Amino acid sequence: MAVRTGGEILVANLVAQRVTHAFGVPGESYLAVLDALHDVRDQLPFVICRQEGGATYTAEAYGKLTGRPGVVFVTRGPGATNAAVGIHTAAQDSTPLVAFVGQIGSDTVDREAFQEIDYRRMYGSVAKWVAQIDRAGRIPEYVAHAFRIAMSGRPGPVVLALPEDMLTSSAEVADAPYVEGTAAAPARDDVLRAEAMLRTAVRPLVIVGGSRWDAAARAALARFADASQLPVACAFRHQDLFANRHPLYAGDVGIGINPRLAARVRDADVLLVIGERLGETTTSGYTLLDVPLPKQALLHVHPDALELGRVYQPALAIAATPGAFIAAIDPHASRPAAAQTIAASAHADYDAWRAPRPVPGDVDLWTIVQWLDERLPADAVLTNGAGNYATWVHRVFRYGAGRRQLAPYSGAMGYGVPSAVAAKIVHPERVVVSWNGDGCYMMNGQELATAVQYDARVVFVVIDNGMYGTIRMHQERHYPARVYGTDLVNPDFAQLARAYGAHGETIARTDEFAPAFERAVLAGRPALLHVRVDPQAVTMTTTLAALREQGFAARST
Ligand SMILES: Cc1ncc(C[n+]2csc(CCOP(=O)(O)OP(=O)(O)O)c2C)c(N)n1
Ligand SMILES: [Mg+2]
Repeated sequence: MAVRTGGEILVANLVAQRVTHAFGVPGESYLAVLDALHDVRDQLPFVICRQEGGATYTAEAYGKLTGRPGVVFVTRGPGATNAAVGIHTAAQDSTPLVAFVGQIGSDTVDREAFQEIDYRRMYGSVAKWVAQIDRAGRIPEYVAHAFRIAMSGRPGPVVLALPEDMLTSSAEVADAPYVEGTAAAPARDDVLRAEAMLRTAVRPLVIVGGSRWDAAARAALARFADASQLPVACAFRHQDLFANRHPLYAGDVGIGINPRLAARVRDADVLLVIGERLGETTTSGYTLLDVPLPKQALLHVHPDALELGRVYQPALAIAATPGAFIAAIDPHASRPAAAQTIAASAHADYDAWRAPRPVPGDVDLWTIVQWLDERLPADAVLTNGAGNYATWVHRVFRYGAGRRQLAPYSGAMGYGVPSAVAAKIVHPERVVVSWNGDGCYMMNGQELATAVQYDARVVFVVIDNGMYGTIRMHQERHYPARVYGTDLVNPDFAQLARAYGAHGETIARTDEFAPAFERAVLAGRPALLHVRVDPQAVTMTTTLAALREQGFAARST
């Protein structure tokens, strides 16, 4: 066995976990790792980003896309603090992530040395596990454990700190084997009870969400739905788990939910929830189900036993991965008598919900997203961050059956740019559209340079209403006509994109979008479409002026 440095052992163990890309921003704290990465640059490229928040988001998106942990390297202190947004997002989104953070040498620890942070305390309440590798000979053990924790049960982020002197020290140790997330399968009796509950249901609904859905589980869900004829809704920002064009699709249970779907969830007699935690955004702020005992008979399937009964006490709690549960349940034995009628009316409600409404101004996002829905291929990836601008894609675009949605369940701004860069790097053959607000774009717009550097030909769209529109909306509702802290003076985004070496165009009218999009796809480099919208069109269905009036009316009552 060869003597290797900590840096070499670490990189060899990432190769052993079949990591295909690592993301990060370099730091002098982990030069030994960079040196080892140099040797495997063709097999495991290190994608350098421009800010650790962007880097950690790219790694998080890799985790969403592949089901395997995204790997990010950041330096100690300031690198670690910049990375926090991606680690929090991985936690809330249940995404496997392993973040390697530089650490000062062990000879100066606890003096508050230059850039010293105790990561166990800093990340203690956010990450799934935080540890520090103090001996090079134990790297294989820590890496294998980190990967397994990140993927098992409810997936999430693991932070591993790397003391500088540990990385340059040497050891003689074997690499750890490839690990997978631990499987969890349902008990036979529970499956039979689930089938009986569904079979006798009068107003059943399936809600799917969470992570740990691989291609086989998605395909199995489609077969289960077809044979059982149960209507299927997707949880907040998990709209790609079921084909939205499918006649059994009932819509998404998220922020700004279709009131008819909300009523369907509330009035369901049996609710089969697979993979989803039933978090605040999926339950309309904990109002769709009663806490702690829902009126609906709740059949809750989640890969992590600790999530079952956390808020809602289920009629039947099953700790299983989505794939294992769906493989075990017999769809024919689960089919309720009136299944087809229920599903047909649920899908009709969804179709009506996504039909266009009039908006003020020369740019109509309803029409633009409808056009994208028809135009984009069946395997397109659409990313976004947080803000009202995202509601158009959530409500009008149809995901699923290969069409992927990368969007933060955590509601974190700045996700749309880096996640799209990751998607294009992982899947260069797919069309990737990054959908951003002007506020959201500016949070990680620097990663446009990463897209240019790695020739990641994403089409970035920036919806520019000159404000943090979502907050302005709340402001007008609660403090009408007292606009403060929400206006933005923006750059010329198209010109900015050209300065980065990308293709850039500005769109001021609805009919300019389609030809500009086609030019962007054919530009032969990353492209940015700067879409100027009327600030009055602050939501899909109401205007700033109307919100202000409602705000005043609410005050006078
Ligand atoms: C990192 C982060 N910071 C702040 C917020 C609070 N926030 C939610 S939406 C929003 C405004 C988004 O602005 P923009 O991207 O321009 O979209 P718009 O609402 O105008 O459509 C803000 C500030 C957040 N969700 N995440
Ligand atoms: Mg905006």
